[in-house]
Amino acid sequence: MYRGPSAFSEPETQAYRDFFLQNQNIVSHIDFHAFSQLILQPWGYRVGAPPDAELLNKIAVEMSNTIEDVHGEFYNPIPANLLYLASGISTDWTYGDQGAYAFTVELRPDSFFPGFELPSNEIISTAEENFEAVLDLLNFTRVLSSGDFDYDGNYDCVDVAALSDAIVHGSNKAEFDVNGDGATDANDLSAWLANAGASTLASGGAFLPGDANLDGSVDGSDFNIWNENKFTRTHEFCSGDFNADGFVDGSDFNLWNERKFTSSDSTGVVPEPSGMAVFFGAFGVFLVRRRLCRG
Ligand SMILES: [Ca+2]
Ligand SMILES: [Ca+2]
Ligand SMILES: [Ca+2]
Ligand SMILES: [Ca+2]
Repeated sequence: MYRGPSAFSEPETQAYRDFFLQNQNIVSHIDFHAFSQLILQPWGYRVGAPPDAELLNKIAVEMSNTIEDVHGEFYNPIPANLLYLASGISTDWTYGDQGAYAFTVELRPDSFFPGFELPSNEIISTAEENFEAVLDLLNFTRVLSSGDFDYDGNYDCVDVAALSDAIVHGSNKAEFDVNGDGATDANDLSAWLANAGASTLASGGAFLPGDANLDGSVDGSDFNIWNENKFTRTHEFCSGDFNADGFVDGSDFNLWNERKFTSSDSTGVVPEPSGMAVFFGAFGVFLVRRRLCRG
């Protein structure tokens, strides 16, 4: 795709941009290129690591390992700026502006011989190994959209702190719209408490507002956490900001007080998130829209 003399000067890049602007639930993105056998992560236009470098690298390494398992080909997972600096590449915009976890996959071969003229007997196997990597990224997208924002397999204080930070300070990342209604607000905290409780607690119930230590019970230990942090400015649920407004105050105490000495039960049953993939042109886009059903 021709980048043009200035940002979004061309109809192709405008269409690409508009698709993202019209679909604000995009969590991850692949731009497929030939060639070099690389999985490139932001940034490409500047030196230095982006805020999500660790997570970007984690899923890139996972995709690389998956590809290698299929036909034994190694795709090196590296930041794009280690290859060379390049401006106008799509993934810097989809990550930096739109908040999608974005990768450029450089397909086979790994050298200038044969370079762009991949032998026809390698086309199918190239597609096969990359399809498995796409499934990895789709699963990653599903996990993030279910509330495990650091993709470590746990739903804990780290995840809810990331969500509350997004609610208080705003975020361009679609995964923080946990209930899939197009906004990131306190309703997503409720949705996270339901999802995380269902995934974590033996009862399968929702975590309750006031349960500062996320152990399934609202009790004196949670009050102590609120009390130690009361009248301070923090957005952390596990420090006592139970309504994600950036302060630990009386309204949070009231949430604790309403539920004190109760335990999570199975009233907040939530289904598995559903995912779908959309491909067009030379790149793929993954969408996950969360539906939350409360019974
Ligand atoms: Ca986590
Ligand atoms: Ca929402
Ligand atoms: Ca507790
Ligand atoms: Ca609060």
